[in-house]
Amino acid sequence: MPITSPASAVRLEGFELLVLHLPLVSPFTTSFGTETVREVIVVRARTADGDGWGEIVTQQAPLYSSEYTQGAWDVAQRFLAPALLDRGTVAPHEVAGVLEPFVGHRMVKAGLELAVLDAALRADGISLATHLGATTDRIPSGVSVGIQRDPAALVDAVAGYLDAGYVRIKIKIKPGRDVDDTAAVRAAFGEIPLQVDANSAYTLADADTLAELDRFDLLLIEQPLQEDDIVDHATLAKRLQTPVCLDESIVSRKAAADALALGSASIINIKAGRVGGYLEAVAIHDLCRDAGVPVWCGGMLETGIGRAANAALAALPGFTLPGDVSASDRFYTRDIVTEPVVLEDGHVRVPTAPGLGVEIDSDALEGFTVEAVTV
Ligand code: NPG
Repeated sequence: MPITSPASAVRLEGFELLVLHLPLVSPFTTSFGTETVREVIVVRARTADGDGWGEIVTQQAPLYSSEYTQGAWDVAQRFLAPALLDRGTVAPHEVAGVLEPFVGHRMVKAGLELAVLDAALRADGISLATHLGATTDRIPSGVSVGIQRDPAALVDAVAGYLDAGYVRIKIKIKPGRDVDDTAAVRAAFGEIPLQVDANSAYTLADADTLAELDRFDLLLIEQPLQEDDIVDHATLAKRLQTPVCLDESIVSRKAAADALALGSASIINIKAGRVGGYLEAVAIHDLCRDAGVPVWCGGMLETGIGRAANAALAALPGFTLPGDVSASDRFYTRDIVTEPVVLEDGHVRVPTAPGLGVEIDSDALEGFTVEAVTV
């Protein structure tokens, strides 16, 4: 369902950018490294019609993608925020076009667009979920479990999340920590909805190992090969029974269309940050829905800002698989919004108040801020 009525234009007065350091409740290990603190940039758009909030989901180092926080910090201040401010008055659906001349930096574009969108929708009195085309008021919640010390520790961690009520488990894998880890989880918990995420850690030469995962009846294997291995993913998908899902490779609607045309993926993970914004994310959802391809909402360890927006996105009808929209306390002891996402019967509620539908906890925001600038 494409967005039919665009949100109103707002008159921009400035952007505040804040670098936050949020301690994680436990270290999060993927095939590309271990994080103990989430470094993230929060964006506040100041407009004549009120403020709006967004989040730039870059990480401290360019390991998941080529974007990283200090690069984002620079490009936002030097080019992207000034380009929007030069326009003066801008509607959310025009933001991508204004920023299009600048190559890449999609996470920064997404964060700026979300702040403008939030300001506009708050002024219009419309929730982000309604605006994007949500058709449900709560979404099933999956959890992403990092690589643990050994398979036994992984089983313990998964047990805790299942007890908490998460309806789908995703485990991170990497070479040497794949078949045994997956086997241990299957042996311990039987036929739970289970999927694996490789974060680009393999090559086609590993196809035999990856095919061993077929016996575990996984929902999907996520991003086994490199971001630009779009042809190799198609070759691999033919070798595997497990459906191949792409994450890192899908940087735009165009990339999604290409991947589907080539048979590189049969399921797509949608992350607004990775694709340059929530409006592009909806375009990918629409494309996949028309093609009968299931999508699910990925996560980037968002604060309450991005988590609220992800819940709104995941409420669209094409999101037929549970996403990584978990409760805030899966990562943080304290969030920066007054009503952090909580798990209720394995589900997360979709905010209904105007804009993001959440309010900022200014004490928490201030407490976690390590750098601030106004453009
Ligand atoms: O629930 O927010 C979450 C985390 C989900 O595993 C998750 N995210 O590769 O998808 C990923 C991974 C990630 C996190 C990637 C942070 C990049 C940054």
